[in-house]
Amino acid sequence: MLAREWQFDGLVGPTHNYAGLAHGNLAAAKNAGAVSNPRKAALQGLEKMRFVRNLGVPQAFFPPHYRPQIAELERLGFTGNLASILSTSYQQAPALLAAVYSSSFMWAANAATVTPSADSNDGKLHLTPANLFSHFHRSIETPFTTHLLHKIFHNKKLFTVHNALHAVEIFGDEGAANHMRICDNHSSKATHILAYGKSREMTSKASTYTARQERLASEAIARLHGLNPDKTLVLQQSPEAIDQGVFHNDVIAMNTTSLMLLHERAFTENDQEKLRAVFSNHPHLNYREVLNSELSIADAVSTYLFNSQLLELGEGKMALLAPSECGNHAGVRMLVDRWLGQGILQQVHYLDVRESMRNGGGPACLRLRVVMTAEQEQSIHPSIILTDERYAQLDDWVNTHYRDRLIFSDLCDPYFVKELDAAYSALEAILGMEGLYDAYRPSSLL
Ligand code: SUG
Repeated sequence: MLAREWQFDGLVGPTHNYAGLAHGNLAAAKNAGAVSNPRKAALQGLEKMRFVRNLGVPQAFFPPHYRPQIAELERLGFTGNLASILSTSYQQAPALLAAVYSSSFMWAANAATVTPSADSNDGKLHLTPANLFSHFHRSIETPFTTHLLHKIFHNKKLFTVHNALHAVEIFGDEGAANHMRICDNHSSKATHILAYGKSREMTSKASTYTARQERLASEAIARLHGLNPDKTLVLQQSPEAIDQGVFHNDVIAMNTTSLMLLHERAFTENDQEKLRAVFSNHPHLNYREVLNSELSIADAVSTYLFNSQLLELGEGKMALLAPSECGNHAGVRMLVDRWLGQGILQQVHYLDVRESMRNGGGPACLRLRVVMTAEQEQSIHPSIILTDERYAQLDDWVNTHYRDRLIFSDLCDPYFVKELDAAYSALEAILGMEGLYDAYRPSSLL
């Protein structure tokens, strides 16, 4: 049997909110302070997972992280009982309170970088959790992500889960959102593209926004995962794109197996040329650049076309799961229709993930891709596989425990924390993962 690409989606948490925490992420900045609907966000995410599964693609999920992370506030000097920690941080440091409530772990493309066993020098599948150094609210995801990865990929003969890189600026790492694999099919060896935005040596750099991924981090991951240096390209994102809101490479380029669709200004001119060369040596690979005159970077960012989920359905058939914002944009529709007409894509589906989109997270941000052999599939923790039964349980759990309206002042209510704790307990029971959240619960609830 060929290896298959699994989609691991981050299940949206019950505290999904719009806090404007992400620098260089235009949608998140625009919606700062808006009313969020965590229930709708989670149901949209679940619906996407169900849809993907119905296309015949294996689907799993990462349980939401425990929020709020009261221990992180205590570490920053907020003391007393729960009510006083919440109210003092609400008054003195609202951005920190928002950070420890963030549901940003839902964007699983940033959870880790993954190398399938076909590409590593020891024949194991490698995962390195991202340190997400660029933002406090994201950096607090790393410990639980690491814990989850060990739990799910527990078989040490088949999987290696590395420690995250040191959390210092020169190793800033944002995970698979900056990683692409070019190959014939999921079982074959790939050429790896690792995109970075920052390095000490670079001559041109973003000036409006700070780039997030460091070149040294990408190089370290290539070494740790045992990638073949002859099949690894470390390419610089175009500073112009970063300054227009392309904070991760998956906002401007997408690929699966033999197909890559990207904007002509995704990388610096020099590096885009290196990428073209990879494809020109292999005529059976499909490479399509979108010209700036066809779609500006600004429109690519506002529609998130390149953050569509590109899925290979077998025998080279490609499906594109685009955010519904793309379906409403005439220029994007024209491009997509052209790709359909040229036989590059066989299916296109427009999906509503608006709650996530408003925080700058499209369909591809919501999932981590893990290519596994049959033996590896058999050995992962079964609780996180999306079956019909699991879907129904999660759907019911969300409908029972999630609010349909959340605003910033709700975050300082200790009764909300209690309500959330009940939701997390119920999920532990559903998944048969008792104690999953024990290390993260506040020491006192009321
Ligand atoms: O890191 N948004 C996330 C979106 C991540 C998208 N992921 C990928 N492109 N793969 C980020 O910018 C916003 C949270 C807030 O403002 O409330 C946020 O963190």
